[in-house]
Amino acid sequence: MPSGKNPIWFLTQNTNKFREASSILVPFNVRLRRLNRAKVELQDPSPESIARFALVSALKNQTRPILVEDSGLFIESLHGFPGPYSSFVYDTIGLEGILDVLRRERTRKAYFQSTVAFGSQSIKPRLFTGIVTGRISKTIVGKTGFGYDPIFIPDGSTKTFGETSLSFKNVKSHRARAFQRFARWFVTSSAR
Ligand code: ITT
Repeated sequence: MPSGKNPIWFLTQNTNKFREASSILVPFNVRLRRLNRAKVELQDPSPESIARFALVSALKNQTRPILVEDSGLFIESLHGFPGPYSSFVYDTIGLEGILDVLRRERTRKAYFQSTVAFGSQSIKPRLFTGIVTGRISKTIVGKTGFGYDPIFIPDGSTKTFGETSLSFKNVKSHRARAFQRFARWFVTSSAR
């Protein structure tokens, strides 16, 4: 049973995002349902603008409470690239391509960002952001997680997210931070 009166519909085509978010929300007793449709993607450098635009677009033909998430990997020496293009870059040049581009760079600092946007026709859009800082590894390591996990080493760790368990990632990750912020607000709000 989803918690509260209203189930929350997570509009995403990404199964891994849905799985991680659902597991992060378990301690809050908040259950997600999946709306497996493409979100409308604004061309903009900011995950906040992309998430808000996608939510507002989705709410034009949905009466139920909707949640969308925009996330990405931002690499300091590449001025934030791939950022809003993370999904496209992963599908095109991939992890090898990113490692190639970084070969001559001195700093490998990077961060993941997740921005969750939640609202309904009666609840104004609310945004919740989480960031995890770290660095890009020299090689692809590990098989867990998805996307850029095998090349991202979070600060305080020597292992990529691809080498650690989902329970480790779900404590430290950008997604954990954003969804925990959302849940802390949601469980005390009248939206519940
Ligand atoms: P939806 O729009 O349908 O939710 P998507 O995968 O296209 O799915 P985004 O537009 O937010 O979602 O793209 C984020 C991309 O950034 C994602 O496809 C991955 O390549 C990467 N990414 C985001 N979070 C990640 C994570 O936790 N670990 C590894 N890569 C991640």
